[in-house]
Order: sequence, then structure tokens, then C-alpha cells
Amino acid sequence: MKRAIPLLALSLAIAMALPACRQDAAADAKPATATTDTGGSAKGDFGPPQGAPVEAVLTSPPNVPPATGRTAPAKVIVSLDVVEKEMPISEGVTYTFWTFGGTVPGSFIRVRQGDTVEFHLRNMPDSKMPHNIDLHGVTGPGGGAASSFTAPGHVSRFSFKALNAGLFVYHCATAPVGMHIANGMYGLILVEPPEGMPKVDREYYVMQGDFYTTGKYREKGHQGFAMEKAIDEHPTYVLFNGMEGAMTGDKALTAKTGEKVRLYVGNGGPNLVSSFHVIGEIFDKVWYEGGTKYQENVQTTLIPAGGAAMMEFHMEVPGSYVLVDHSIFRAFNKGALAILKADGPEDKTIYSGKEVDAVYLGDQAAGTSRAPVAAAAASAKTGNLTKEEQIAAGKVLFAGTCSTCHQPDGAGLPGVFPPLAGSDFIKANPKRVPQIILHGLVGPVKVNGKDYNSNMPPMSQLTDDEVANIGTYVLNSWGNPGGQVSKADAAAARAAKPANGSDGH
Ligand code: HEC
Ligand SMILES: [Cu+2]
Repeated sequence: MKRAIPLLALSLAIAMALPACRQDAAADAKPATATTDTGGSAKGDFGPPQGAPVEAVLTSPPNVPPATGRTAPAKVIVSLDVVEKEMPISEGVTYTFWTFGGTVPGSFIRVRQGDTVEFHLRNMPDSKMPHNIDLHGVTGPGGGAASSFTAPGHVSRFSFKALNAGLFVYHCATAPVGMHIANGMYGLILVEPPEGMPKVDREYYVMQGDFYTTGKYREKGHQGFAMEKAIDEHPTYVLFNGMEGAMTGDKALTAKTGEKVRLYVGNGGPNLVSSFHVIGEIFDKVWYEGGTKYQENVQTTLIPAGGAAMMEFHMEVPGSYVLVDHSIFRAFNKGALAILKADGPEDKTIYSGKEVDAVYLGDQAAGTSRAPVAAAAASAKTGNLTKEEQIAAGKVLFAGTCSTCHQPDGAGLPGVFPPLAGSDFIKANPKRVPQIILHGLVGPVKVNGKDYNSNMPPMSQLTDDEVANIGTYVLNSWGNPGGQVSKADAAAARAAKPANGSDGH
């Protein structure tokens, strides 16, 4: 009996191999495809550059430069500026980024295999740090890093021949390397194969990175870099294109049904690998690891830190497609979320469902403005925060955090989620609202004469400002007693022991 299984398996394998062999023989007769070796760095048009030097077109994310369109090797000049600058990392939160070209990720560079690239790296005079560049598309020790160490106010120049086709990460490699990368110093360089990339309707540039701030996720104001968190690999933010919401709302990527879209996706790290996924789409092709061969019909592709991938899909159904790192807390609690919006006629034979809504997008849904949150943060900073501003901000935050259960109108769901609207439970002790938000609620409670015995999870991921604003919104909505929750109240509630269902009754 024990022997029978491997024997059976063997004969099955032989039976299955026979027709497969015949197919392989037929394929051999066909012209070379991606299943043939490209020859790597040993095969290509590596003759001297022809014609006048070409100035590379650099683009800021999410844009990709046009195809080089060249059929012979050229000398290509790439001029990239290192800029240290303060930019928003989330609504009402700023961070001092170190950038290649003033954006995170840095400018997209596009050349052709066999090109000789003359790289000019300028570090702006007002920079505080020296920087350099290591391009993974360079053959040579350090990938350019040793030749490009550049003090503030200086320019470095070095040349390399692009021997391998592919999509490559570049990054700063100045000590402490992790810190330079964590501050946003990475981008992509595409080395087109000699025949160029297949034509598509749209190309986009997306790059993931993990960020480490001294404050919590969405803690307002200017945030510093937290070295300890970075060493522990505990990011505060995981982002596409350097900012929460860089590609949502009116900045969403766009496409039309019937179009073929290609994404060039990199992962700068410094620490995390990305399980890159587009909710509602299947990648027709993935050039995994940014190399020459593609896999077909893929749901999620792994992009290592310091790696990249290209993926293509055809848009059939209109609506919002959500780009995420499918390590899913990163998407919904650290910012790794972007939207691709496809316009066009419905095709009910492919999909009868409705537009993706708050289920996936929460406060990132189109038409939801987070401006009131930023306004409240700005006023809080100057000590002028009003109750009205808190209510406006709290309303946005409630939609993103509480409304899935308690419903947008606070009515709850009978027998499952108690109402917040006109809640006698809140009225009996309004001070408990911030405590319930932060510590959750378990065990039996009676609200407006109805019994509930369920479990509200703690929302301790919220900042004190957020708790204060949500609490103030709840207290001043739907016939509740009014009042205000301050940031100090929220901090005190955070420090206090969890509330339980029976106290106050
Ligand atoms: C995952 C679902 C869920 C989310 C999200 C949620 N709650 Fe609750 N909430 C509950 C449940 C369930 C109870 C009742 C718990 C029990 O039976 O002990 C509850 C109870 C409450 C109560 C006390 C009962 C009442 O109706 O007055 C308040 C106040 C409250 N939640 C506020 C909030 C606020 C504010 C948020 C957003 C920060 C929020 N909840 C998010 C599920 C949720
Ligand atoms: Cu640097």
C-alpha cells in the first residue's frame, strides 16, 4: 500500500509529461520569447553612444517619462537635485523629508539598455546633510555611491553604462543609510529592453515606503524622525508616494474602461516588504522583481525592500480600485492606500455590484474632505480651537472610525450596535465617552431601554486630539446633552482604567 502511491504518482507524471513534451518541441520552432535567456549584462547593443547627448526627461510621481523611443545606444545626461524639505506626511502633519528631485519617491528616470548615463547629482546649498546615490541598475561597486558623495552646495558627476534591462531602485547610501532612506531618499530607474516596453494606454509610478515619526499615526503638527522605532521596525506610517492620501480623492490615479494600465511599483523600505495588491483587479501580467519575465493572472505580488515590479491590467469595470499593501493594517491604520479611478460605461455581465464605498475607503472615500481635521489641528496649535471646529473635525473622524458600527446617523443597528443618537447611556455620564472610545466596552449595557451585551473594541490607535474631536461631535449631535471633550480629558481617559458596562447604572 505504501509503495502504490508513489508508483501511481510516477505513472501519472509520465502520462502528463508526454503531451507537454510535444508542445515544448513546437514552441522551440517559434521566435525567441521571454522564456529564452536575454543574456543579462553579456548581451546587448553596448557600442559607443551615438548622436548628441540626450537630456533625460525626469518626472515626479505618479508620472512616468515617455518611452525613450531610441533604437541605438545614446549618452544620456541625468541631472538630479537633492532637496531637504518639509512636506505634509498626512493631513495636518508635517515631516522633514530628504528627497531626490523634491518629491518622495524621487524623480523617475528612464533610459535604454546600452545607454551611457552621465549622472549629475547636486546637493542644494541649504541642505544640512551630505548625500549620495546608489542605483541598483549600475554595475560597479557601490552602484555609484562612492563616486557621488556630495556635500551641501556641491555637484558630483559619474558615468555608467546600463548593462541590464529592468526596473531598478535607487537610493541614498550615506551613513546612517537607514535614516536617509527612511526620510524618503529613493526612487526608480527603468532601463528599457532594446525593443522598449510593450505599449499601454497609461503608465503610473507608485512607490511604497515606511516612516517613523516621534508622534503617533496622525498626531498633528511637525513630527521628527524616531530612530528607535526605525531600528525596531515599527513604522508609524506605511505610505505610497510619501504622503497619506497622495493618490486619493481628487489626486486619485485615473483610467478609462477598455484601457490597459501599467504600474511601475517600487519599495524603498527601509524595512518592510510589500504585499502589493489592487482591490478589485487581477494583474494580467507581473514582471516580478522588476525583471524580464512575467507571471500572468496574479492577485498579490511581493515587492522586497529595495526592489520593484511592473504590473499590467486591463480595465473592464468602472469604479474605484484600491491599491494596498495587503499586510492590511498598513493600509487602514498606517496609510498604505491609494485609489485608481476608472471611468466608463458599466458592464453588468462582468460585475453587477455597486461602487466601492465606505467599506474600504472610510474617510478616504471620494467626496470626503479631511480639511476640517486640518483646520482644527491648526487652531489647536495656536490655542484657538473652538467647539464648532472640534465638531466639524469630529464628524469626519466619526465617519472613518465609528460609523461602520454605530451608523452615520448614530442610530446603531437594532440588537447589535447601540444607538449614540439620544443615548440615555451617554446622558447618564457624558464624561465616559472618551473612556469608551479609548478602552472599548464589554458586557451588558442598557441603552434607551434595550439590552446589549456585545463588545466594542478599544480605539486606542486614535490620538488625544482625535478622541477629543470625536467625543465633542458625539456629545453635540442627535439630541445628546452637549458639552466638550478636551485633549487633556482624552489624555486623562487614556491613562484611566477601562470603563465597564455596568458603571454609571
Ligand atoms: C466594531 C463596532 C464598533 C465601533 C467601530 C465603535 N463602536 Fe461604540 N459600541 C459598539 C458596541 C457593540 C457597543 C456596546 C458594547 C456592549 O454591549 O458592552 C458600543 C457602545 C458604545 C457606547 C456606549 C453605548 C451607547 O450607545 O451610548 C458609546 C458612547 C460608543 N460605543 C461610542 C463609540 C464611538 C464614539 C466610536 C468611534 C470612535 C465607536 N463607538 C466605535 C461597537 C462599536
Ligand atoms: Cu541622503
